[in-house]
Amino acid sequence: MDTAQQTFVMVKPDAVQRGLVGEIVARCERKGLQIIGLKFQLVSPALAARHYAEHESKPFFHELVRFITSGPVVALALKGDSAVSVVRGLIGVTDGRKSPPGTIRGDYGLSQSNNLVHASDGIESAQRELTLWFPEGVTSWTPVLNSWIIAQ
Ligand code: 3AN
Repeated sequence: MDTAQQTFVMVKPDAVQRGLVGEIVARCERKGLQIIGLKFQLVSPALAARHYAEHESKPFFHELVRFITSGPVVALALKGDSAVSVVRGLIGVTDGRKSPPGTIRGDYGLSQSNNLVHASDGIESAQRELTLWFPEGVTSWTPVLNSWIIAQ
């Protein structure tokens, strides 16, 4: 059974400012996830609002949009076996103070708002976010190491 999934990850402005882009991308690559899209960009308020549409009614919505538009981010599209839940495991829980050591937020963060990285929380949100951030589509390619990574 092919259980490959695609997911969306964003290295947030705090992680870019702190020089953690390489570290975060490296953790995803080392896990065996395949990069199928990657770009460095400033986020418009319109894109930020669409990305965080589900939080529109929350008290922290405006701060969320302000934060995510405050500096450049890295948008990443990743592919791999169970990629959505695997990446959620790599990043940890929302608040860096509560996220376990070994996770990205647990190792590098002490905040729930400036929490370094976003990752899609389900297959449907991954599809929605990939369409939003990569309207031009992602890059299809076959890693030569696939036969060493994809197995029961
Ligand atoms: P996660 O990114 O862990 O899935 P969500 O989807 O609950 O977390 O929240 C989206 C983003 O909103 C979080 N990444 C975090 O930056 C911010 N956030 C969540 N809860 C709060 C809060 N209580 N106060 C400020 N910012 C928050």
